[in-house]
Amino acid sequence: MFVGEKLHDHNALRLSAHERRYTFINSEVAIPSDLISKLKDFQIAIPSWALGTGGTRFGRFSGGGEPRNLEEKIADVGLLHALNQTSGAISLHIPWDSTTNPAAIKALAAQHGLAFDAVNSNTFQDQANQALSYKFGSLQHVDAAVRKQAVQHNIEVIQQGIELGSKSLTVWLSDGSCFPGQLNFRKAYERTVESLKEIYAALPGDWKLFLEYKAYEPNFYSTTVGDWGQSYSMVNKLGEKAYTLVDLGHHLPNANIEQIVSLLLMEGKLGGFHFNDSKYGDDDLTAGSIKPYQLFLIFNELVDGMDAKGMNHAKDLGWMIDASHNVKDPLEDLLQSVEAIQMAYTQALLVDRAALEVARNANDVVACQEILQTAFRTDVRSLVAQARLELGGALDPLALFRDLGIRNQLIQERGAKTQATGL
Ligand code: LRH
Ligand code: MN
Repeated sequence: MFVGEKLHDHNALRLSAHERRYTFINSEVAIPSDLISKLKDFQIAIPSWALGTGGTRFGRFSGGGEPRNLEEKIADVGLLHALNQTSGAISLHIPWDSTTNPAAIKALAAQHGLAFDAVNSNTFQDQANQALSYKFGSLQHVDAAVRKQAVQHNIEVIQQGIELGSKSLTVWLSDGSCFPGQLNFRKAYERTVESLKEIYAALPGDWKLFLEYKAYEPNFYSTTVGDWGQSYSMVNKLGEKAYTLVDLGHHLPNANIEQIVSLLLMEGKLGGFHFNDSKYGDDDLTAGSIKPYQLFLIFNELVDGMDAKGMNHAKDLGWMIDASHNVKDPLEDLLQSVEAIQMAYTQALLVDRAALEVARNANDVVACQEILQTAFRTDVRSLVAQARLELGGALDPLALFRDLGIRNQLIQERGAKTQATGL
């Protein structure tokens, strides 16, 4: 689906209004000279498993035109990237996205200007041709043969990732227990670490392993990698290529995620993110749709912590979305998430950190809040739009997606009842 000339017309219609807003904010706010270039470098990876309609055990309501295979998933992410020029990578999930022709898939992605971010293993489902079940876990399992099967799967995922040009493996384990007494927590922890060490040993020198934690679901009494502390303690036992991955929806209510992020970053063990939002559990809602201030506070700690370590904002952490769409068009939802993440990052770049340090050292609590909220309350949409414009993207990607009637075109092309592999 080519958006070229339509995108040009779309921007031409909106340019004068955009320039008026962009000029205004530059007259009102001290915009750091490198802000726009930082935004242009900041690419967010799209999860291959979130291009179709998600569902729950109570139901799934497909919107039609969903990708039927990996090639169409790459085309959909390519479309998002053509619209916003800030979705330049796709994160695959194996075996949902297994391919027998990685070279062709890699070439197709390159045509769409896409790279491959982290590849995800899956030992939380039993595949049709699988010998041993993961019903009672995978890397923690009491049966060494099940652990061996799970380790082997992760090594195969690394192999597929190498052929696609990915540089990291994300391991999320649903392992845990549903009832008191079911699991020996210590032995489950030790078996998981021993299994992870075998996977870690298979990592190429320039790869990273991201260990994603989650408080609960599908296990509802304990999760073996259940919080940042458990993940952090394990990745420290693995080695320098192992990091903790923070999925925003994987915390117990009221957890202070920005504090967790600041400490993991300080310790050099923050690997990356699965951005989404939630009100209750792992709701996988649009990033910034429920708690936009929390998303800003997380980026505030990220900018501060990364600058303290001289890190490259765009390259040194994994920026990925992990969402599931029950009632929104998957592509519109992802466009909104990318926009919300870019806005939170931009607001964090506007925080007057020198003034904040002075206020903190003076215990001027009121001034600290005012400094943060001045940045959060700044309408940065024209700055994010300017970065997109300079990259050749649309001033308003969502409006262009709708004006082009892309969903209807996809339904014409693929059918109204197609179902994408994934959640
Ligand atoms: C688990 C999770 C994990 C993925 C899965 C699709 O809740 O966040 O990142 O493997 O969703
Ligand atoms: Mn996740």
